[in-house]
Amino acid sequence: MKNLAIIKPAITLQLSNFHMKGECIIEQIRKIKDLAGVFFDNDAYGEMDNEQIIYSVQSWFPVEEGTEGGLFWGNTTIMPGKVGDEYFMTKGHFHSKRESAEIYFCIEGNGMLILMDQNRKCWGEEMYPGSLHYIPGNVAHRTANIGNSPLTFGACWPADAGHNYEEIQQEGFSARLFEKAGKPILIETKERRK
Ligand code: S6P
Ligand code: ZN
Repeated sequence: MKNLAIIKPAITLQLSNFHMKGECIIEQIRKIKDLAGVFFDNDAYGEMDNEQIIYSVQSWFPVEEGTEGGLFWGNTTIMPGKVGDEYFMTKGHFHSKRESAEIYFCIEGNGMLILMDQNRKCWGEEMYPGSLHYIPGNVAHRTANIGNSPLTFGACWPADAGHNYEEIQQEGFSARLFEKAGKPILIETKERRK
């Protein structure tokens, strides 16, 4: 940057929904067909439309992935719906650099942040517009939409955190969020394959 320069920001947020505009924004869409093995009820999953969008993610990487001390920013929108009795949710991950923490904040809709520590203790944190969430290091995280409208939340995480999806793919979370009698409830599942 030129000394004493005054510049326009490269990225802007629409304050109504926190969607980003600008160059270098990465957009990802996760459809039913991208989420094989994520949901509990395989029969219900098999009956769904492969092209149905479950969630979308916008990410801004202002520095190169892996930059020590750098930060990334993003937002995720999860559609309302269920596979069987299980709410639509993200794949979920630990960070590759396991001790990396992350901040989430809910923008619109109603959700549940599902967290699992290294000892596979699992708990949920309610998400609603304005809720702010600290995800400690060494804690796997995924998010479910428990409402009837899209759930949108923002996130900020270290640029060198990385994502470890394999462990969750192989071992799952120790509990899943189902709707029972109209309410979200975490139920322990014995899915660990190791
Ligand atoms: C990144 C952060 C979020 C998720 C996004 C989708 O560290 O936690 O941006 O990537 O919510 O979830 P997932 O588990 O498919 O990456
Ligand atoms: Zn994360």
